[in-house]
Amino acid sequence: MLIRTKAEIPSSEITPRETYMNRRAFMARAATAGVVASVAAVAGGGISRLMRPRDVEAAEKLNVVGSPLSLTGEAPTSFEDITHYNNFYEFGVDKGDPARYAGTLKTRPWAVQVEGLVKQKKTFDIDALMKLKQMEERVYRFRCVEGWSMVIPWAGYSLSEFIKACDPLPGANYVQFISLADSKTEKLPFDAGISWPYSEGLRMDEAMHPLTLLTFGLYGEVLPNQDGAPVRLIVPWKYGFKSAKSIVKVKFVKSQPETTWSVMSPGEYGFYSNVNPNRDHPRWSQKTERVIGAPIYAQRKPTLMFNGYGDQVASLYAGMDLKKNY
Ligand SMILES: Nc1nc2c(c(=O)[nH]1)N[C@H]1C(S)=C(S)[C@@H](COP(=O)(O)O)O[C@H]1N2
Ligand SMILES: [Mo]
Repeated sequence: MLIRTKAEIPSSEITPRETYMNRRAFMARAATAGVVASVAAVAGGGISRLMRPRDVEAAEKLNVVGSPLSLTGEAPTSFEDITHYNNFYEFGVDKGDPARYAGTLKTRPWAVQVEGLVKQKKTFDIDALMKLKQMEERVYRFRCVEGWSMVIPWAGYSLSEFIKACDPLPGANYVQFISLADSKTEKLPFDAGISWPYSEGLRMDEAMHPLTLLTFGLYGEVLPNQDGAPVRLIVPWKYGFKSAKSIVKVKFVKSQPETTWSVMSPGEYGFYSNVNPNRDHPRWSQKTERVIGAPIYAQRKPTLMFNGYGDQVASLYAGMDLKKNY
């Protein structure tokens, strides 16, 4: 995310040739595979549930219902791009690495441990966790701190539902999320510069916000490994790195926890990391974004405060200086 960036242009801004070629090949196939039709059906209103293209091997389908929290009127990024342009440093730092290497991730058996300031420590088996609440399809904007964005139809339920089931104690002011770090099934590359496991955190009110999604799938199916299977977080008004993948532990704590990026490079990445076009990254502007899947010559799109979710989340930060608390 940062170390590989040279000069002013983040390396992430340059679509690897391979990705671009894949996309072109995909578009050609899509034209005959009915993908466009499924997207059009959504744009026309009706049932919100999206379907991935048919020319990709099917994964387990999820039972999802539509959600009023979904975006309308913005076309979702293709399944191909969502699953081949990834950041998942456990499997390598190139955007194509997760798709190439995350096949070794073992998602069963899988458990999420809950500890810290809770009435009682608990372990949730992933299959039970997936049934805890009715999953919804939530089409959200997704903005990476590197300056690119997607629109993704996630599947899951509000993290608040899970937190209620965890019975946190009144002193729990923050929640920490810890990803799997298993050298037998993950590369955990040294050149990522990360001290594993990957960890992230939210203030309790952020974690309890209805938009914050405990996520198990996309395009109506279980998450592909490269997108953080079997369970990840999605916090749509924050930069993508807040959304920890392949979570194995949730810890309720009193004080603001250390998080991977804010420890590695505190001047660049803060704890809050709300999408904010008015606070540039020290090495690049955050005013605009490159929409993944748009033609290569397309203009960058203006980035919106809180990634466009300000009406819903700005009140969480009333009175805070968001340039200081980046
Ligand atoms: N465990 C873990 N979680 C992670 C990352 C990672 O490297 N490891 N990368 C983050 C970053 S920088 C982004 S932009 C998103 C990418 O999610 P996606 O590949 O599904 O789009 O995952 C976030 N969660
Ligand atoms: Mo990111």
